Amino acid sequence: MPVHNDDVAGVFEKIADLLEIRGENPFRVRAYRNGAREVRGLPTELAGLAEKDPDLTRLPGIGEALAGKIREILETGTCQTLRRLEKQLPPDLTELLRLPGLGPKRVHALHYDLDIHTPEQLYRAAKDGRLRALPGFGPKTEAAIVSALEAHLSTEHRLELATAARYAEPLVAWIEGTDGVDRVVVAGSYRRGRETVGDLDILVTAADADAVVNRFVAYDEVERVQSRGSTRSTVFLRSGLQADLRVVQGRSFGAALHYFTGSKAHNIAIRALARARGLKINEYGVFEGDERLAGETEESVFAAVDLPFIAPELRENRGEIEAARNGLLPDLVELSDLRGDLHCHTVATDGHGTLEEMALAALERGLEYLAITEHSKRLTMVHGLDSRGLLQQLERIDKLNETQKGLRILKGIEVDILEDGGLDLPDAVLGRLDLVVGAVHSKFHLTRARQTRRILKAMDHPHFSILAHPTGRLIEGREPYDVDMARVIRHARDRGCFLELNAHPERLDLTDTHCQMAREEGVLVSINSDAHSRLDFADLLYGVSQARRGWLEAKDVLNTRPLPELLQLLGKTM
Ligand code: DGT
Ligand code: CA
Ligand code: CA
Repeated sequence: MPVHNDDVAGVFEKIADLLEIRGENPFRVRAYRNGAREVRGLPTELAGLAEKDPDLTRLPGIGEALAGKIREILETGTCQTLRRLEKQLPPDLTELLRLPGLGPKRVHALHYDLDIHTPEQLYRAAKDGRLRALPGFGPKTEAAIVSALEAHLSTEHRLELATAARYAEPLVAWIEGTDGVDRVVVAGSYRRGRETVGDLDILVTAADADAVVNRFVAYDEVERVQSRGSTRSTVFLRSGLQADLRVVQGRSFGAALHYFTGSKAHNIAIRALARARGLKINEYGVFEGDERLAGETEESVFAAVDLPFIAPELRENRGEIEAARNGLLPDLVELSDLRGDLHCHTVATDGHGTLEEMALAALERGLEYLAITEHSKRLTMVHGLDSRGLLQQLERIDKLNETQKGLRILKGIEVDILEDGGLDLPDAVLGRLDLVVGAVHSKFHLTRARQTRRILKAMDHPHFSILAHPTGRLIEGREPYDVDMARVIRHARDRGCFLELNAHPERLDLTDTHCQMAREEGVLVSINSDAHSRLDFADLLYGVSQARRGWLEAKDVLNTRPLPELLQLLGKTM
């Protein structure tokens, strides 16, 4: 059984939760939580890494103890520590911790006083009014728990695109191993590059459909076969992810690919165009009466309704059909257009690679420039740099720039934007940098007016270059802070500043619609990895997907510019 990073992280999180409910040492709890976060953040599978380099302590945030546990989980799918804890406590208890207002202490009480183990039992107890008898639980808490559970029990689970890719890629490779298979493509929201994916829609052309279906259901991560026919099947993988398979004939491939790529809204709009021309489009082809006119390629489907090819990322019925009709489709940015990366960290703060290692990794990816942008001093938890620390780093950068050929290292900082809109380091120091990336890391709950004013004021600063992760949202984790993005974007335009599209799969911040707004205002977007280790440059791909969904062309992206032009653009803001 292959073990994925999410499985490892899941084991660590479960251990942390159970330890916490038992009231154990908080440091031990935190070590497991940090471990889980680091493992989830890795862009490569641990299983592969462990094969290449058995010393896992070289990974960010992984010490001897956790490295041993990772090896155990990779081999057995679980670990002794967890098994021991699960004997002492019902494992479903940890789900209760996800509910608002339920910390370890209360979960402890629910378990030991009311013998509640599962969300369903908790729901019944709350509905029956049995919770209010417990110390610390009033009727109000009880009502809050009922409504949270009603929401919790009904929300669908979506995976981040990067996580979905870790499941999709080996599954595609497995299907490609079928005899006589021709094409294997993951369609749906995955192909459209959405930031989260609900399920995988896999389309295959093959001479022998039966052989493909047989191999699909035999994949070793399949936990349950939901349905199975001669040309289609739906399964659930062990991770809970659903995968739909369709096998089609070559002459229908384009029509099926278009149909299953969606989005639904885009498909409906295209079919309406077809109807207006007396045609019918379905997943088998384009038809006039009984006569098949097209369907082998997606291009032929679009051509049937007099449109050029529309990139999957644009297919959301958000103006792409009109743009296509008028010859105004954007020429979307590609990964290979990026010449540099303007946001990364090193061991000097919370990164895990040295300056030299990060530079080498960027060079190996073919980048021409890399900005080092450590945190500033207010972020004490991650050892943010003060003026002195920053100046020392600048010297090291100068030295490395003398010897390192092919890559220019730019001097930057990810400076904290303080509550009043000031920056966390003095002007004199910021003035010595090539660029200043400003970021909000605190006071997420200011009113919209104050949050907006704070950010606009930071951008007024003469040295300000790029606003990092502009809304602060974490996908499935934290809501964006309340800020007037239209004003922020216009202000960036007026001040000659830029906006970051942070490519971390958990952030992808700017969103696609904000990218579109930036483009309309003529504000350049910088697609940055925010790399904390040399592996993280791989995330740039997800930033590019998001940028494409936001209609960005290479010319709309700051870090597609050659170095001299980039420096000129940055200089304008000084
Ligand atoms: P997801 O899985 O929630 O992330 O989103 P999608 O877009 O992958 O949606 P999914 O998996 O339900 O269906 C895949 C594609 O199949 C969808 O993008 C368009 C097409 N499709 C599904 N149901 C319908 C439908 O009722 N009408 C039309 N026209 N197309 C549909
Ligand atoms: Ca899907
Ligand atoms: Ca589906």
